[in-house]
Amino acid sequence: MPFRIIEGDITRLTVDAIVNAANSSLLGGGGVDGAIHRAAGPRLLEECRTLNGCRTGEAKVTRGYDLPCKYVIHTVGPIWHGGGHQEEALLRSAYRHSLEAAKEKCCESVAFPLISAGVYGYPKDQALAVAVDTIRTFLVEHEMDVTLVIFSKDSFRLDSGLYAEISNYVEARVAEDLEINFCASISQESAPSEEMPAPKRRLFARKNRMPQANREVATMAMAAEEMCDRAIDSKDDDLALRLRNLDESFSQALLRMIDEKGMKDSECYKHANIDRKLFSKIRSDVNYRPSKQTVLAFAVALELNLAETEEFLRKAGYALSHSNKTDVIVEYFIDRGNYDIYTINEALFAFDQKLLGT
Ligand code: AR6
Repeated sequence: MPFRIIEGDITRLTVDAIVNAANSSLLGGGGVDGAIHRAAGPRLLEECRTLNGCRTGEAKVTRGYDLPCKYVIHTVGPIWHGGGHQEEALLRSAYRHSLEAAKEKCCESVAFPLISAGVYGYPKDQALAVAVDTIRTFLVEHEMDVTLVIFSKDSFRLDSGLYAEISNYVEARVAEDLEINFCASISQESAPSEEMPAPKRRLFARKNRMPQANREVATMAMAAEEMCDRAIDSKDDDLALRLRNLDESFSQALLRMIDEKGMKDSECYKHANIDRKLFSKIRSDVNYRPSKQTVLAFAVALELNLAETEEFLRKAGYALSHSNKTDVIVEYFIDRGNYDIYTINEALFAFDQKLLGT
């Protein structure tokens, strides 16, 4: 996944480089700086002594020593003085210089803490917005996996109005789904018969444990399986012919829509937060079976409306479900015509859901 947000300790990540939110002496300190020096061992400080410090907004590279990463990129973010002292420009510059340094060292993966958002006092929501925006701009031109590490979820702040609005939306949709499931349960289908072969009985049982929307897909899968059986049993040529002429696959539908929308491949996979290698795999394998997160990511990149998203998901054997928080959150954004995958992923992270993309 080109960009992801995770909760954790940056010193434990196995990536090519981690970024240190240092001070201009580069001789260590508290916060993430202290944690990195402790985990890297004393040789890190020895190398830092040879660097003659670092200006605010710039970056210098050392080896990772005892850390699981190859390099540490030391950058210095601005101290927050109220916002009128070039803080934003300096913070952007710290991210940009760090990313450029990673590129120079041919890193394929790099992880950042939320620079300046601790001891230096930069408001966390604004620090997050600057981080995401600078990384996004860089990824338009470059191929790299960039991880933003949030030390403690408690310090992660999605815009509070947006958080409340999404919470209400999720609650309303889940309540609707409960009602639908209740009505459906009154007219439960009959139990599987004894003559049913074991795999079909298992499918039947699994189907009945599924939420409503997924059951519809399972019902279709069972119907298709039955049709196959019948075609084989009765050697029904007409049916066999229909089965040979199945609908277009997910991969075919994706490539067709990219063409119809006049998009470049790279434009599409970048908007989907999908890396180039995965896209090439999908392109070359007509029967590629994507994860639901991947399908939703492409639906967002292609700016499909809800009906089109449902149709697209069906090509890969999935459905949107109101029992599933990820689905409802994605639906919330599609409903509002907001197709910014970074914003959607920030919201999914805030609600502890898997992010969209690879
Ligand atoms: N992994 C990931 N993030 C972390 C970790 C960790 N192990 N530890 C802290 N954070 P800060 P700054 C988060 O204060 O604001 C140092 O003394 C933390 O929760 O480390 O840029 C330097 O020497 C916060 O969100 O850096 C400088 O003097 C973010 O990392 C000064 O602090 C940054 O917090 C730099 O201040």
